[in-house]
Amino acid sequence: MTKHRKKFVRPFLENLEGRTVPAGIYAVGAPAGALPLVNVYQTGNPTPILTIQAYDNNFLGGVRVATGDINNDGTDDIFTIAGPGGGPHVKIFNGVNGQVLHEFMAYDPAYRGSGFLASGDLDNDGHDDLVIGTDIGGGPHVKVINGSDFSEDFSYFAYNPTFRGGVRVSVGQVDADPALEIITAAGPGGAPHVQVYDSQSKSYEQSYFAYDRSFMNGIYIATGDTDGDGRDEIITGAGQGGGPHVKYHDLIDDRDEASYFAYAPSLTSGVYVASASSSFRIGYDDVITAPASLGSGNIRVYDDHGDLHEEFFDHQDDGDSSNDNDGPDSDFRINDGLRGTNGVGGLGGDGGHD
Ligand SMILES: [Ca+2]
Ligand SMILES: [Ca+2]
Ligand SMILES: [Ca+2]
Ligand SMILES: [Ca+2]
Repeated sequence: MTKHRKKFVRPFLENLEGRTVPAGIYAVGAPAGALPLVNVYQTGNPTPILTIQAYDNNFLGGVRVATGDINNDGTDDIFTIAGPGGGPHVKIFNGVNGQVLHEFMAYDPAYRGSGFLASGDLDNDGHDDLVIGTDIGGGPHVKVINGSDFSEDFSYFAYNPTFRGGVRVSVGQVDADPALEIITAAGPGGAPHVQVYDSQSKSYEQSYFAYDRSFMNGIYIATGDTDGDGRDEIITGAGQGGGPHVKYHDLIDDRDEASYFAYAPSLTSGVYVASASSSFRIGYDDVITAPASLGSGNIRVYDDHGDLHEEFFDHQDDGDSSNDNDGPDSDFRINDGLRGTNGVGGLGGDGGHD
């Protein structure tokens, strides 16, 4: 549906010295070992517009993120889930002021494996809804939380219920029918099999292999309209063990529109992907990447051709002493969030639609 594409992040427009192009927002979560902070950025601006402390000071498991306008006020809000070790603690922060709007346990509190988040208005009521997937150790259980009342709308197993590699999630408009799709990819141990699930019919529509079928290390996933034709591409990044290979896939044409290495080919930590409205072209989403590794908060922003447009280091304090400003943390992480509006979470963006 096109409706979700028409919501721009108005509040930020006014802050931007007369620019008329709506910048998208995305969030970057702390890596394991760092204070549990989330930095929120706009495309085209390497200075965070908001920083949130998502969990207690003593939780150093990292933060996974996504963004979406859950309270329907025109500004993307920030979704977080505690990193591995923290329990499935989901929090929703108001994107205007960072205040907590809601929090809950997404799965059995005894589950410590964290998860992945995405957002989009699946029932078309104006409130972006939250989609949650598990990380390593959890079954591939996808849950949809209604943005208007925080109730669970539905859930399903994206892969064999006995699979324990987790499921990465995204939300987008990737085909010709008006309903939004939930797009999933398996974590480590699963093939690079992308599944497209229709949020209205509650059934699988299509699937494809994003990389060679023998690549079993998991892939990261996002959704965004990189070529500005009104339909989202499925954006993937290879997991640990592969090169930092990013692809944009058009589902209807069944072809890759871009395929490139987001970092040096020797980087094998995996690459998180997210998307957010471009800061320089109306109607296009850019792709945000971050190494899924300790040691680098090297954020990069790419266009539809895979050309680099922006690069900076996300500062995440390393927790060695509070706010010591000692530079980019040694271990930063982005959510691979998924978007609803785009999220980079560890990198979560508003892939479109804020
Ligand atoms: Ca909001
Ligand atoms: Ca909704
Ligand atoms: Ca659709
Ligand atoms: Ca497109």
